[in-house]
Amino acid sequence: MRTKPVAFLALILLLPWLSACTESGAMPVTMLGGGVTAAGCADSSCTGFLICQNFEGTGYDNSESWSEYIPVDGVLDEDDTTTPMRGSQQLKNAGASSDYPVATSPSFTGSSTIGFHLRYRATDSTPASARYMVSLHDSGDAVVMHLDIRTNGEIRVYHGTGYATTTDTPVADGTMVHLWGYYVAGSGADGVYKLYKSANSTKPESESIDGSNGTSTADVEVIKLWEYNNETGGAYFDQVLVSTAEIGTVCD
Ligand SMILES: [Ca+2]
Ligand SMILES: [Ca+2]
Repeated sequence: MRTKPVAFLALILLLPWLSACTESGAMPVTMLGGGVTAAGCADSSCTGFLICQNFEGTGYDNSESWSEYIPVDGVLDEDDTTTPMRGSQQLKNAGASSDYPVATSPSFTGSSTIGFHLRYRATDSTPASARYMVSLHDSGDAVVMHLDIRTNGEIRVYHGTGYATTTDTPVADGTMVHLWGYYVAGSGADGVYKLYKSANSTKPESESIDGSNGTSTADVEVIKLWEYNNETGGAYFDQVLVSTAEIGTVCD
């Protein structure tokens, strides 16, 4: 006798969630994520993601074993609380001198198509020379795709030796940007790569980069988060999501 009221109550409770998180527009996949509960979006699930890292709590979250490499004297702090971009903590990656710290995800099942999302902020987004931001690697640790931040704050995406550079609003100093990347392995010089940029969690309709001349042919098994030579601050990462499909609008 009590089944109907309970079901009705559940529907009422779910409606705001559906409203807040349902994707609009023509995005290929709605992926919500994940790992912490945030205002306006009650999703706390990482289900369906190869990597779902929000850096909450001590160390890395979601039971993921990331590794950290600091060649000389930089800083990698997965418990950083400097104006966190989502939740209470984020990853701080700060090189010093000519240092290039890198955080490496656990290996995941290789895929010839990979979508990823992350929040990114750099104290100095116009480095003296272009530097790695994010890279995707194959089973042999070879780079198959990577993002550079250029000296003018624009982003260049490499797919093997094929590449394209954004021409829209550059990344601004100390300002968070959401980045969505997409990789499809090619068979020669036909690999597909895309980049979307937004100041908020809503994935834009149009790509900042839409390339189809990539030369990488391998499956992706690892994502790495880099810092460029930045003695005055560092780069920050949060809400790192990796999927076998293109990722759409994410939770705030
Ligand atoms: Ca976080
Ligand atoms: Ca943490």
